[in-house]
Parts: sequence; C-alpha cells; structure tokens
Amino acid sequence: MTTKAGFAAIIGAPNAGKSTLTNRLVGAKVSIVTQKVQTTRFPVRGVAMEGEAQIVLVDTPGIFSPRRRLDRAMVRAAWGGAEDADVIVHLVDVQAELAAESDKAKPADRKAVIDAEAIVEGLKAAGKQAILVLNKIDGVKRENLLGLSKRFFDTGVYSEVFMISAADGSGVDDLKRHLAELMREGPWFYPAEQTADIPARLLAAEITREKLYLRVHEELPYSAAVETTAFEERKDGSARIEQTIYVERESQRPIILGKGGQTLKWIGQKAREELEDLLDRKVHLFLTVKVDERWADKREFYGDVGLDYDA
Ligand SMILES: Nc1nc2c(ncn2[C@@H]2O[C@H](COP(=O)(O)OP(=O)(O)OP(=O)(O)O)[C@@H](O)[C@H]2O)c(=O)[nH]1
Ligand SMILES: [Mg+2]
Repeated sequence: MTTKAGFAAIIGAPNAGKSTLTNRLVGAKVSIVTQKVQTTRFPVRGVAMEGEAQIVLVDTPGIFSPRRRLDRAMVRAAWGGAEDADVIVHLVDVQAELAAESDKAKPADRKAVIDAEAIVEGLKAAGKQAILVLNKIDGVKRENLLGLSKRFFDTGVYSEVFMISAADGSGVDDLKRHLAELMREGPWFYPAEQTADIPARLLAAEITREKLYLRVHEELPYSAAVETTAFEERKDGSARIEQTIYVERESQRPIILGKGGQTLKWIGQKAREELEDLLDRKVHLFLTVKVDERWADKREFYGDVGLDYDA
C-alpha cells in the first residue's frame, strides 16, 4: 500500500467558515465554530483520511489588520500555518462578498472583502499558489458566483477554484479528493483513527469558550478566555474538570453569571454534554468566573501549541 500524507492550511478572513470546513473534512468536531469573528485563536490541526491519503488540515485564525497584541499574534500564527503547508486553501465567504456589492452592505461585509484582498496580496508577496474555495454558496444564485470567481482567479495566485457550502457539505467531497491527490507519497503523520491534535485540556477549554460565545456573544462585545485549571481522571472512570472563565471587566461578570446564575449553568451544562460525548465518559465540570483586565496580553491564552508568539 502506498500511503500519502501532507499538510493543507486553510486561511481566510475572520468568519469565512474555516473551522466549519475543517470539521466537515475531518468528519468530527476538532475546531470550535461561532457566529462571532475571530473565534479561532491559534492553529488547530484536524486529521482527514481519503483512501490511502492523510490530509492534515491546519485551521488557522482569521487574517485581518491586527490592532491588539493578541490580534497580531493570531494573524502571524495564521500566516505561519500557511508557510509550512504543502497546500494552501484560501476560503472566501461569498455571501459577504456579494452583500458588499449590494446596497445592503454591512460594515462586516466590507471588512471581509478588504481582508480577502489583503490575503491575495499576501499570497502574491510570498510567491505562493493557493486553491480558491468559495464558501457559503447555499442561498446564493450560481450565476452571481461567476464574476466573483473570475475576479479572484484573475489575480493569478490560484491554481483551482472550488465552490462549496461547508455548512451543508455540498462540493466538499470534490475538494477533499483534490486535496488527497496533492498529498505526497510517504507515511502518515497520525494514526488513521486520530481526528485532532490538540491537548485534551485545551480542547475542553475551547468547548466551553464556544458555548460561552453562543450564549453571550451580543452582550460581550470583546471576547473572554477560558482556561482549564484541573483535569483529573477519577477511579470510577469519570473526569473532573475545573475551568476559569476570564473577562476583562467587573461589569461583564454578571453577564456571564446571568440571573440567579442561569447563564453560567447553561454554559456549563452544554459544555459538559459535549465533553462527555467527545471523551466518551462521565464529566464533572466546575466553572469559575474571574476578572482579569490583562488576559488578552498574556501568552498562555494564545494557546500554547508549540508556536512562538513573541512580538
Ligand atoms: N450559510 C453558511 N454559513 C456558514 C457556512 N460555513 C460556515 N458558516 C457560518 O459562518 C460562521 C463562522 O463559521 P466559522 O467556521 O467559525 O468561521 P471561521 O472562518 O473559522 O471564523 P474565525 O475562526 O472567527 O476566523 C458560523 O456562524 C458558521 O455557522 C456555509 O457554508 N454556509
Ligand atoms: Mg475558526
């Protein structure tokens, strides 16, 4: 049997659907997804199998013009993920691109267009070829995609174009087969049954962060951080997990707690259910909320996965 393997980095503007596509290609949840921009903070590896080929997907933080230190670290990590990859996939949100051309354009749509253009420039500057993947084609008329596709393709940085919906899966099988063809002959990097390469403590913190965003994304304009402070395997086979949710201001604590602690309870319950599913065992989850104005400047929250975030 001739095995093939390689790395495919998925880059794109914030909210393009990179993590949704990563999970779809892997066939399991490896990276968290929310409607909030800048959900992914550090590269997450997911492992997809296609016949004899192993495709290690590198889901990256969205690429945009950074302001804060955490932002700069995220953008650098995203380009770093692309640099080491065998294949670069540039994912573009067609719904944002098309909306930006219409009179219903929101600031977020215009920003997505600017960020996508910056990525084209970045690819040009690096002399890299990428695969263009137009995402979120569900709910979009096919004829509207042709002009968009041509505009990107004419920049000369793409070898191929795919049109997909990461959310409903259409077009994803074709893309997966193509990625598999691009892998190089050689041994697999991970056992075939492994789907993610992320420490359990970190994945557990990510899952709680996802539930937190899903619940309070409107009230918390700037995000929060979650840290797993204890992770014990107990004799009865269950896991005991303690986590701290960090917010930047005292006024944000009651938002997370909710009336009579209801919001925090909901977050804890949803996170626990998903963790039990993932870890395939009973989980006891304990959440604490702390205020730390400076969490965004601390390196431990950038996800310590072997990357150098020093600026
Ligand atoms: N309609 C539609 N929505 C999608 C599709 N793919 C992703 N989404 C939605 O887009 C939002 C962002 O998805 P993510 O996968 O978190 O996007 P991302 O690119 O990883 O975002 P960041 O990590 O913040 O950069 C979520 O609300 C997804 O449900 C799609 O194919 N169609
Ligand atoms: Mg993401």
